[in-house]
Amino acid sequence: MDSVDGLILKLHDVNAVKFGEYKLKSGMMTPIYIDLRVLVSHPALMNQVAALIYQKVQDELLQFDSVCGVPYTALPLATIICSRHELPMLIRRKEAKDYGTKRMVEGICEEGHVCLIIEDTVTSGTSILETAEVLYKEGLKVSDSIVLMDREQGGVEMLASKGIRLHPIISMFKLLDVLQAAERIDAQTAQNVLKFIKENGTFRPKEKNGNSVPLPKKPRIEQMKYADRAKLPKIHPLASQLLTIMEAKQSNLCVSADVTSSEELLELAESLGSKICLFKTHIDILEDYTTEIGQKLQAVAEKHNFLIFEDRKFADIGNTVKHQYEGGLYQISSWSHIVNAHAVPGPGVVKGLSAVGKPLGRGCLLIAQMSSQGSLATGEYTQATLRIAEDHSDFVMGFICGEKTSERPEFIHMTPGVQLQSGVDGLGQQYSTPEEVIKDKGSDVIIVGRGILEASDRLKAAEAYRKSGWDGYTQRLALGQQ
Ligand code: 5BU
Repeated sequence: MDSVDGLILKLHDVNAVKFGEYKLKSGMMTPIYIDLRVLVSHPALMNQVAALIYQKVQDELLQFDSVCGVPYTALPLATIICSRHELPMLIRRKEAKDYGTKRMVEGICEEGHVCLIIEDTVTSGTSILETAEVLYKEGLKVSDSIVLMDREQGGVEMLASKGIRLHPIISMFKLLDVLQAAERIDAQTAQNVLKFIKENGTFRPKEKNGNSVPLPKKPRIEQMKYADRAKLPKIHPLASQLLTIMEAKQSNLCVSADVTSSEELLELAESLGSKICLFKTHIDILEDYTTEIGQKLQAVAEKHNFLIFEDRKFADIGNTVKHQYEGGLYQISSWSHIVNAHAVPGPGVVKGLSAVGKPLGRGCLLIAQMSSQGSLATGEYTQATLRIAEDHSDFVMGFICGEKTSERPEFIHMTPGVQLQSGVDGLGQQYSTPEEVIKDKGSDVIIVGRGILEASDRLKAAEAYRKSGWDGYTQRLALGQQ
């Protein structure tokens, strides 16, 4: 169980989250009541929450000069974080009567300094905004805020319209998911809450001529060098290795070795090895598969410094994929560094694969989107896939997708459906160019099959794709410098 799941259950244990019929300040009835004021009576829980908030600071690479907790519940949380990590804190006074006579903010406020706001729970986002407005009057800037519990009723959107990025640790969806999986609530209760949340959004975006504030710029993945991402503290070791290879070989090219003879497969790996960072296989299309092929491929991979990715697209329950990954004819886990999986079975598929692959140092890509026309992997499905990846980032190292789908620089995005000319094949495969994929859509790796395999000179074609993909990357970095 990950730390957020565990925390959700503890919050439920101490009645910080309750289900029933409750009246809100506004008079509205709600089927869920979240009251984190009880946290102060549970010191271990306070520490756990504070640690998760600080984790978020690190994950999001947030930059700031001081921290302010929204009074009162988040105040002690800010205190713990600031004390533990020796960060300057600010205290916002709440007593409106004293305004004008007393300082509204305690602590050192320097003109132009950035303050991070911490909050326990957000519905509309107004309490964060009120705190930000007090800080603005002291000459401070606020660009980011972290909240433990987001009720998903429009707070993120409202704050974004005011130029503040809100980073929630627990979403309403996650809360309900975990409590339902642990049989703390039934499906009907979860449905009722979701319905209530959906019907009670608090934010109506302004028309174009409204006075929305653009979000401040944040270092984005596409402006980070592969080599810098490789050094991130929480990156999957294999993702780090791949990014290092990419930078060293100046290649973000994965060749898709869709051939049916073992000899041709090995010949491709040998001849294109110097041009690629990754070699993708469909081992089950070989007509003459023998058990040595895995070892032979590994030897070539080592010689030319690339990784192997078996495009197996696992999509069954955890117990079945465990067998499919480890055993059977192909024993994929024994030779392939990376495999991929559909998220359709839910997190169990990743847990099953991880049980086999993690001890071997293997990694997994989740299929967040597909390149084929009419693919169903879109919208909420893609978002749910990201959440599974985030919850299992000790094994999931990235995504198969058409564009950058996650803002986490630890995840690698890989895109199939790439040719030098965009278009569609006779069976619905859709092609974008390397430049579109890397520079415009923010993906990291191009996966190319027939663009190379059907060329009269495969080596020359591989070099053309390598160059084109790498140019896309350097142009994207240059765009970030402007
Ligand atoms: P192509 O010849 O470049 O079209 O080959 C693309 C390869 O990528 C092929 O092996 C597919 O099975 C694989 N693929 C894909 O095309 N689209 C997807 O969404 C996924 C995999 Br997932």
